[in-house]
Amino acid sequence: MANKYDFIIAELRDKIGTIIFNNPSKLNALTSAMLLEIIEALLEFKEEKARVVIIRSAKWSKVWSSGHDINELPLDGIDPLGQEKPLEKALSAIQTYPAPVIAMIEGSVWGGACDLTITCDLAIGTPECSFAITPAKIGVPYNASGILHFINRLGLSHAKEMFFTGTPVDAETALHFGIINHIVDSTDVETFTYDLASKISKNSPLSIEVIKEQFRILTNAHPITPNAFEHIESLRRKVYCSEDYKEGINSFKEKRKPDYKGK
Ligand code: LCV
Repeated sequence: MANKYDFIIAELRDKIGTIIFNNPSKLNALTSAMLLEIIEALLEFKEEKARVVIIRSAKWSKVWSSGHDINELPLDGIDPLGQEKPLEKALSAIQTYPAPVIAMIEGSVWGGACDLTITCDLAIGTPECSFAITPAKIGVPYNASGILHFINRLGLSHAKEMFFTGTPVDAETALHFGIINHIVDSTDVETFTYDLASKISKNSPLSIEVIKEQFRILTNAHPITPNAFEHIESLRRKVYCSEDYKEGINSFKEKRKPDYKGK
């Protein structure tokens, strides 16, 4: 499979697809362009009937992904995390891919990339990996589907701690919180991950596809009333239309600490 992408490398071998982030100058920030390539690569793997997909960064990465490209966060009153955004579409593409998607983590993982990791079905991290979910740091009103990913994977108290502090958790804590399934040394993490993928790839693809879809449906089965949804959206709109939201993004761009005023 010839690689035709600019910001990722896509490989397929023995029914195992691999997506390697390849935008080191931006610390693999999840730009719209890179996210759309991830979506396209998953479609390709689906056509090739890849039975497992591994999402990873280059070997020995210090930063797996610095998260959503902050320069792409809108400042004009548009929802930064609307369902039509490439990040949400990529997360949905991972959730609906008809086979397990495994995140192989080397380095630090930030914001939307942390959501991407826990949206994958399994995650394997090295002892040096770390994870931070950062909306509170930047002043972004995270969205309900993203918060549900964290509640489902980490449980309420761990999810609240990560969202409210916005600070990175280390590999041991990430294992304890359920973000990663295993901690494996950098020298062995590729062998471990591909062995795991190979085991899965030899099982029944039809059975795994329907089991994964049941996990997705059952974990998303949190019916909320239209009023509740509209209440959430009106609260979120107040935040992404606030001065504090602009302050969070501008302070990052100006490389200074934000001074939030609560309005
Ligand atoms: C654009 C960047 C980024 C970046 N975007 O290198 O989850 S939510 O709601 O918060 C969601 C909206 C989200 O995902 O927001 C993004 C969350 N990400 C972060 O908070 C991570 C922000 N980045 C950092 O804290 C540092 O860059 C880390 C710790 C990742 C790496 O630090 P290091 O000192 O090694 P620099 O900070 O010098 O970054 C190198 C270049 O990459 C840019 C950064 O602005 C700098 O650009 P210049 O060389 O032009 O100065 N960069 C880093 N992250 N998410 N651009």
